[in-house]
Amino acid sequence: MRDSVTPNDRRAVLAAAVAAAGLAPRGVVRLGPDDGVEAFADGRPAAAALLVGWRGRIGWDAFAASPERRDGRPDPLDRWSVRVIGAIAAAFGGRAVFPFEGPPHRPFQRWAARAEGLASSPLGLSIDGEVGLWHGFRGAIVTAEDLGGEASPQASPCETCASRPCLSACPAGAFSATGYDVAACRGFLESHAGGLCRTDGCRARDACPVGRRHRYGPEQIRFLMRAFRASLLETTS
Ligand code: B12
Ligand code: SF4
Ligand code: SF4
Repeated sequence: MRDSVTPNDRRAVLAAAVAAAGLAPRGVVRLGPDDGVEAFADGRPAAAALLVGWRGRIGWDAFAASPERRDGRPDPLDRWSVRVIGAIAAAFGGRAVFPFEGPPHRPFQRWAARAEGLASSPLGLSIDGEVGLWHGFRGAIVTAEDLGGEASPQASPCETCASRPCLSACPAGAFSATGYDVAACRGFLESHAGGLCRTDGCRARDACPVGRRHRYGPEQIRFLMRAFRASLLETTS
């Protein structure tokens, strides 16, 4: 008898499990050799990945209510992501990979371009027409089965954004034609003057007019900024 389960059926069931865990199912990538995702232990190649993340405020509440958020141990968000996304992947015979693995890092932004058609903003963050810069990735569920097609490119809101306020909003001048000056950002963030970035989040990200109503809530912003500062101190000191 023919298997009547289609790739899109599989994707829908997987996406429903992700949504039931309080996270946002994102798009799907068809994996190839350039994606660097290892085969399964039994030799089956990694065929596809469903990206999982937050989209606007979707995702935060599930983490905020988790034991990891309150246990006082390091890296609560990463540990929560591993537990929750790993369990969904295992239940579907797959496995999970994460944006915080590496280096070498998994190419989540390149995957987002293929999975959801997202373009890069001048800040280097991927931008979505609806939620703007207010989204991120917590993991990807890798399967040996096809999960359906990738997305067509979305029109980037940046193309019609003449004034590009994101590029001039950083008080440390960290964005220029040559890219993002991580050392300037870190120095400013740790200075007395960096208080607003520390409490209200990155001024450059906040300056974008797209998707304002999806801006993360204050607790989420403060948590992420603390984690970001810790990672900056680790990666650039
Ligand atoms: C290393 C890293 C950093 C470093 C950056 C070092 C540097 N010199 O740029 C630091 C620690 C400074 C950093 C900062 C931030 N990061 Co960061 N970071 C990463 C990480 C872990 C790896 C990126 C990487 O090297 N990938 C490897 C390459 C091979 O993958 P790739 O997808 O092909 O990379 C492409 C894009 O990165 C793109 N790209 C990168 N920079 C730029 C710049 C421009 C102008 C363009 C056009 C494209 C572009 O080109 C690459 C090649 O195709 C990713 C997670 C991940 N695994 O992707 C998060 C990630 C990119 N970061 C993210 C975020 C949100 C941030 C911060 C806002 C802080 C935060 N975590 O809240 C700030 C950004 C500050 C700012 N104002 O822009 C998000 C982005 C989500 C989104 N909307 O796109 C990611 C995806 C993490 C996540 N879990 O969602 N980050
Ligand atoms: S402010 Fe304009 S150029 Fe910058 S990310 Fe937003 S839409 Fe794109
Ligand atoms: S966190 Fe502050 S200093 Fe760093 S890039 Fe954003 S606005 Fe600039």
